[in-house]
Amino acid sequence: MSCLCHQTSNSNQSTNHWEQTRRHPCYSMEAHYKYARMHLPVAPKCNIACNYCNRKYDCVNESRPGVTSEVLTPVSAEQKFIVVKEKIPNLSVVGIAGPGDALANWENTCEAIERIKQSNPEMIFCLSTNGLLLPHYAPEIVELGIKHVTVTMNTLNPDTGAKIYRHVHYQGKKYEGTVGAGILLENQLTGIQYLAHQGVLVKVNIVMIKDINDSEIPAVVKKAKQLGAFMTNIMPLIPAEGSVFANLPPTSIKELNQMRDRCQIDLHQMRHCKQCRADAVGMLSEDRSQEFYAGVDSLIKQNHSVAM
Ligand code: CLF
Ligand code: SF4
Repeated sequence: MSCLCHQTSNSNQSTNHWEQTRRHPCYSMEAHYKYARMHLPVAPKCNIACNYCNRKYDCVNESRPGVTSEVLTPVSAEQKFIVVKEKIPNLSVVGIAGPGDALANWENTCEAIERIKQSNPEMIFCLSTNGLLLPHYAPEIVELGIKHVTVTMNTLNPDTGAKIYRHVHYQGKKYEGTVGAGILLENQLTGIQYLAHQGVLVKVNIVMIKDINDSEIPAVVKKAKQLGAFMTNIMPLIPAEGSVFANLPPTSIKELNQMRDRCQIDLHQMRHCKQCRADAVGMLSEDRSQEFYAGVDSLIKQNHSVAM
């Protein structure tokens, strides 16, 4: 583990943000008409408990509730990547977005990216996290050449955090209430700032939950900007069956867009998020995950028989 305290920003690494996002379908509205992304579902474990989540399914911080993805080993993920790349030539991004937390499964996340990167250095690598382990892994993320990281940060107030998070597991202990939410928040803030100063394009996801954190969202966006984040993605709460928030009202598109319009003054807003699966494949507007879901072995056989 590396400590972040004495590491400073490297302005040489802060190259043109727009150039880096030109081929990323989530970071650029234009790119989402041209380029596809693929998620590697190599991260099943999670280290926190969000009240909008039902852990039978994918991480709700980036996925629509009720969606279950397959889980792959780094080796199977690489095999699947090879098949997908051949069938989807406009694939530009390989992302890790669950089904749990990318950093709570760091060995798998790291190995999967390293394997693919070796023979495909032109790929953009991307990951999504709740941010709890960013102070531990941010230097390795930078070293690995990951230029796009999404961190879900829902509030700047540990009291509000205590309403959203039941507990966090951190350094071998379980923390509840404001203490747990406070640890999570501190690590999110430290990690976002570090990554942004290292030239990583940080997207902050915010789940908009009526009467819980909605009034605080403009402050979260302002803070994200101050820390150097590239954009925010305000997402609607879709109450997930079996979650603590199952009976809360959903956030309407009207409320969501009003909040995005309000926050756009401070920071660029993503408006084309599809809350996609942890094993999503294809253009954002056309998920092809089912096509590649039949098990990696059979996919490889199919691919060979097509090639022969
Ligand atoms: Fe995946 Fe997320 Fe990277 Fe995109 S998704 S890890 S930044 S490559 Fe994109 Fe999907 Fe929305 Fe995520 S549409 S849920 S924002
Ligand atoms: Fe669920 Fe994601 Fe929250 Fe973990 S971080 S509890 S997987 S929504």
